[in-house]
Amino acid sequence: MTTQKSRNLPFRVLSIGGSDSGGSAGIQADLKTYEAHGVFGTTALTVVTAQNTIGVQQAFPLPIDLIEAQIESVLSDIRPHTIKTGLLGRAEVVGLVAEKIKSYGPVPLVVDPVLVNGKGDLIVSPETLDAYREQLFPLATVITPNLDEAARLVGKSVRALQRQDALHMLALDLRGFGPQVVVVKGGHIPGDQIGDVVYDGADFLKIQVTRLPIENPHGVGCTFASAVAANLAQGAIPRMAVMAAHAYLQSALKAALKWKVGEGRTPVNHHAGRV
Ligand code: PXL
Repeated sequence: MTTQKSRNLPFRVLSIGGSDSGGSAGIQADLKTYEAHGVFGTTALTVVTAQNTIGVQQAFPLPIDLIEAQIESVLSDIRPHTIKTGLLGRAEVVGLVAEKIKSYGPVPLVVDPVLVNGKGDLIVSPETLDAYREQLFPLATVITPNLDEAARLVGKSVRALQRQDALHMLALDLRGFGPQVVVVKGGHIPGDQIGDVVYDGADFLKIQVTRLPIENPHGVGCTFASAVAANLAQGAIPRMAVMAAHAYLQSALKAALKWKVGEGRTPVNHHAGRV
């Protein structure tokens, strides 16, 4: 018989972000990643999308008071060990999330700034960029922009940045906004090697891997950031959380080579990447 004493207390994470009905990215990718890491995932939805492997057919932003109510429901009862943000969209949502986190108290926070679409076009307003820089980044343990997002956040053009040291320069600038650790992801830079740069204010770390033969896999950014959150929830220090998340993503991508889901982009295989 299970007694009160022998029950365990799982590590718990809250993801604040959008729903991808196709199950590859967004909140769905986050929850699958949490399952693979053995942590208890909870969610606050910001946007509901009608989406599949081919594209986004519709998107509906949820009312701000419903977003707030979801966050309050989870924070007040489940008491997550770590919070992760994905697609927030509007500046007022970024501001709300920052306020809620501040009143919850110090908590490891992973911010994946979802700012551009697959083509590299900005999908948020300049006010949203300001809100990220001024309100959310100062609270963040780890931020995980890709090259396009990092460039938009520091106000540089990507074309001027396609150099070897571009990621390092961006990471340095982004750390000035206050996060403990910056990861700038280089997966969108063409080439058979992919390099991500990690900067913690003291050292730069470059994580380099050979690109796997999957064209434009879906859910990579969400999976990586939520794996970082799962590792932080379990007590990893930020640099280790990032390294382990990178390894998890690689195994989940390798496992995706073996499957086909839908007619479009290949989803990450979260289960097969189980840690
Ligand atoms: O990968 C960024 C992302 C985040 N959130 C939602 C998404 C996507 C990309 O498809 O659909 C809901």
